[in-house]
Amino acid sequence: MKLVQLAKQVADSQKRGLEMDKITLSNPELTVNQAYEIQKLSINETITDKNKFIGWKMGLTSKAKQQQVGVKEAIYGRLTSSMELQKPFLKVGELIHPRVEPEFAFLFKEELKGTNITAKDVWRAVECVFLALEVIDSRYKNFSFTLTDVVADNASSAKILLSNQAYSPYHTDWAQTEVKLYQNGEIRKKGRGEAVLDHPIHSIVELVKMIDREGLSIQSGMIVLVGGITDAVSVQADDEIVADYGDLGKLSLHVTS
Ligand code: 0L1
Ligand code: MG
Repeated sequence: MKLVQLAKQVADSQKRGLEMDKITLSNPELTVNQAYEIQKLSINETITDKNKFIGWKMGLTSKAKQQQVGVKEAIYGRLTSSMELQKPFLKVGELIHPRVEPEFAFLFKEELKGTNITAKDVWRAVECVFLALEVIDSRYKNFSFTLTDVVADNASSAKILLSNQAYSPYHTDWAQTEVKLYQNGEIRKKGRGEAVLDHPIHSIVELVKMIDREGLSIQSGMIVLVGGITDAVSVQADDEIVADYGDLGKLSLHVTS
């Protein structure tokens, strides 16, 4: 089994928006560490002057999602500039079976690295926070996978939308902030920031420790999506998605064909 070949297969499926069989079906011996290697190789293959590595995402950060997938750990994925929507429109034709979930995104002004960092270190390194919508789109049939499969598939990353407004990290209780997710005017999901590993800051501490295994860090200028505040909703053409963050405002996404 060649990790490079598997990485090419995953990258191709991501690029063309085509579903694939779970890679663990034909490679049952693959480990999670090897899956992170496949993730790195497949995303590195897409990096160019026009598609830069812009940060990280954490996934499976809520108890509900971990139970859904049958795992006890969070995972991380890589974000690139082509994933960022510059306008609040999502073309579903390019995707397989997209789902949307509300998140927070933290922007960093200082590098964060190592296995000993604390929440205090993270607060010092944060520049600001954005409201965010993440579009996930597993490349596996029926959105069904093992931990190894989903790690190799870059934690189902597809697109991200950030709010125009940036927020000071210090004046909001991010754990107690409530988010309501509406689809075509109907409330579909509701949750608080504490769904993300009890507090979104813990997600970043965890991320820094996890990426240290690859000798990597959160670099100055990078963003981090901390994890879903509610469950994700499946979307289709003509849907209007609104995440209502209360006093912080709303973030909307228009879904087109
Ligand atoms: O962002 C997420 O929490 C998704 C992680 C991968 C699992 C999934 O696709 O639901
Ligand atoms: Mg997410």
